[in-house]
Amino acid sequence: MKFLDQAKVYIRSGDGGAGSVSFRREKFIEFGGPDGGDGGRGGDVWVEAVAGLNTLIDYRYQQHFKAKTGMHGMGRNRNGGKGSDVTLKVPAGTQVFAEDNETLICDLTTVGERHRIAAGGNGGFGNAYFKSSVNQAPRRANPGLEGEELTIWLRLKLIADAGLVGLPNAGKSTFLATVTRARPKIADYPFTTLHPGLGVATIDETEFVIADIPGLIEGAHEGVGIGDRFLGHVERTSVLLHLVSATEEDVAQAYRTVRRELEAYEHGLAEKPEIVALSKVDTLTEEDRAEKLEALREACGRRPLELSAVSREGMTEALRALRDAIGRLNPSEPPHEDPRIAAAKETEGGR
Ligand SMILES: Nc1nc2c(ncn2[C@@H]2O[C@H](COP(=O)(O)OP(=O)(O)OP(=O)(O)O)[C@@H](O)[C@H]2O)c(=O)[nH]1
Ligand SMILES: [Mg+2]
Repeated sequence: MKFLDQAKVYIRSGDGGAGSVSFRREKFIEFGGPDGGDGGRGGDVWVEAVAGLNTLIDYRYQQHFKAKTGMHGMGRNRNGGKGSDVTLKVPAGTQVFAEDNETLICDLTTVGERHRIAAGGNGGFGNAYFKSSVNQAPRRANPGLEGEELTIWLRLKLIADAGLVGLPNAGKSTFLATVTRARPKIADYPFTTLHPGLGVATIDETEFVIADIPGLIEGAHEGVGIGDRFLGHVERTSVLLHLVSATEEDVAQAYRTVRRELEAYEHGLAEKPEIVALSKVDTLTEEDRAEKLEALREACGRRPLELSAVSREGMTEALRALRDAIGRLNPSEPPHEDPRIAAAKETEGGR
């Protein structure tokens, strides 16, 4: 599945149907009177968060959405039917912005949430409506009101419980692949990951969603490398797992570079709970390992976890630490019934 997290879409709700001008005409009935029905309401435009999607890629191919016009009123007091609605199906975590791409119209965070973004025009009154004591045969009817036309932006910010951050090659995707069923691309060159991916981890029968994003480098907030544009996908997580590769010459420096980018991005990322881990520890001798752990401990101010995807060392501890951090923040959320988990599961094998 291709990934797209921003799309510009043109929508138009349906016009109302016109009212009808009509008179009752029957052989033996004089002065049958007006019987033109009202027009139907135009269709609405909705957005709805649905399960099984984690990209807005469909909106690259279709950008215009128009609801149907209401049916016109007819004689014999028949009112027109309502025009059909259109619904834009989006993944949970999609925000809808106005044309300026800044004014938030709505934020669809859970599957099943719906929001009407353009209402259909009202139908016009038929001439039966205008009958009065002084005008018993009105020849007027209203046209329907026009629908609304809007340009909107859809912006997806994935909904995950934990986010993986670190320099390129830190082992983020490898971690995701080790603890979930997701199969991200993994390779020993920087920027292997070009777009975010989700996976569902299980620990002690608790499930939670992890998001893997492209690596950050110095200047990412100014657009260097892939930039910080995917940081939005970890903005809504409860905790970050910051991986620092043991193969880095200077692990303290590596840690600080990523921290600086998180701070520059703002939106509360720097204040989010962070779990720091030295990854790829299998590549180190005992001596180097102690040294690098100490350097990283000094940089981050607490003892980092030690991880290796090769020996699986530290994986369970990392998952427990993540779960505890998530649990503390959302104690009311029963993770088993969480629709996000189901949605992430459906997509995790998909790339
Ligand atoms: N020895 C060892 N190698 C690892 C470990 N984890 C990852 N690697 C290797 O490190 C390289 C980079 O791993 P990725 O998981 O692609 O790193 P990433 O952080 O996702 O990198 P980007 O997507 O480029 O940001 C790959 O060649 C992995 O096989 C580990 O625990 N031990
Ligand atoms: Mg990666």
